Amino acid sequence: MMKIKATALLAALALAASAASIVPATAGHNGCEAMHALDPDHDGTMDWHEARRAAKHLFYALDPDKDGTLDLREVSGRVGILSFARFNPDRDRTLDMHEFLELVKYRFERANRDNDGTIDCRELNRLAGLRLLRVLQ
Ligand SMILES: [Ca+2]
Ligand SMILES: [Ca+2]
Ligand SMILES: [Ca+2]
Repeated sequence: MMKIKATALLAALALAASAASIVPATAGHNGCEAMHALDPDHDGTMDWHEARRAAKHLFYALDPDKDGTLDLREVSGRVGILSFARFNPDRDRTLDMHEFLELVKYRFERANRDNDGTIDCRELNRLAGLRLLRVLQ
C-alpha cells in the first residue's frame, strides 16, 4: 500500500515537473526556440549584428504611428519604467532608435555571461537572456 502511494506520488511529481518545464515554452520564453528566428546565419548563436537587426525590426513593429520614437506605452511589458528612464537621457518621454539600441546593447552584454561576443540558447534562457529577448521579438 505504502509502495503504491509512493509510486503515485512520484508520478504526480514527475508530471508537475514536466508541466513546469512546458510552461515557459508555451509562454514564448524558451530561449532555444527563440534562437531559430534570431540566428539567420544558423551558426547556433546570436551575435550583436543579428541582435541589432532583430531589435530594429521590433522597433519598427512597435512604432505604428511611424514617428521614429517609442513611448513607454509602446514598450510596455518589454521595458520597465526605470530602464526607460535610464536609456532616455534627453528626457523627452520617448526612446528614439539610438536610445533603444543602447538599451538592447546593454541587455545583450548582460546576457552574454561568458563574454564571447555571442549569445547561445543557454544564455538566452537565463533571466538576463529573457530580458534581452523582450526587446528583440
Ligand atoms: Ca548567428
Ligand atoms: Ca529620448
Ligand atoms: Ca556568450
